Amino acid sequence: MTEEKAALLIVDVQKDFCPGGALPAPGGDRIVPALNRHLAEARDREMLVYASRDWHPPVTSHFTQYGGEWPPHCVQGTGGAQFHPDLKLPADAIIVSKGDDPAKPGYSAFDGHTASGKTLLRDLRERNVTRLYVAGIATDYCVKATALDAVQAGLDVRVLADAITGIDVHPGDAARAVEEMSKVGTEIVDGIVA
Ligand code: VGL
Repeated sequence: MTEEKAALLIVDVQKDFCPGGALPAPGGDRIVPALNRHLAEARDREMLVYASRDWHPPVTSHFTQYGGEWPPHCVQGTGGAQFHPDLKLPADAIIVSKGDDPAKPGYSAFDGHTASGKTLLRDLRERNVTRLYVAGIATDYCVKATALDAVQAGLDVRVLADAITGIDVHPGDAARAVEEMSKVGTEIVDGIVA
């Protein structure tokens, strides 16, 4: 039997989602040390690491000017779309780009694709990943959408409590998102255990 594996997925830890960026989650910078601790743990365990990024074209129905909900952010190739400079992603992290279809928001990393054009789910399945640790930004949008899709896909999903942070457009959104993720079977955990 092939060995089942765990992977760590860091969702959208990009400059635009951190203080000073175009659409900041107030705690964006604060979770970076925790993310780096989990990345070090993942490295010690030789786990696969995925990093999703919002990767929008300049014109997308996701932005307010074109009928969407949000100010322009994470536009392909701009500084704001870069990963947080202090985030210690391994050189072999698998990058998942999403939101590049101008007709779709691309909240979930499962809407994204790797550099070779595979969906995240196909890539996980090909590598026998059955357990997915999820962390990053924003608890109430992309982290939630990603965790819900992961549960739907039948994965064992664990969200790292100290390494997520929300935008909280409406106060309490992030806390409600955690409840929603729990309710569908996501485990909210303190660290990587296996
Ligand atoms: C996100 C709002 C708009 C996110 C992306 O990464 O959570 N939030 N676009």
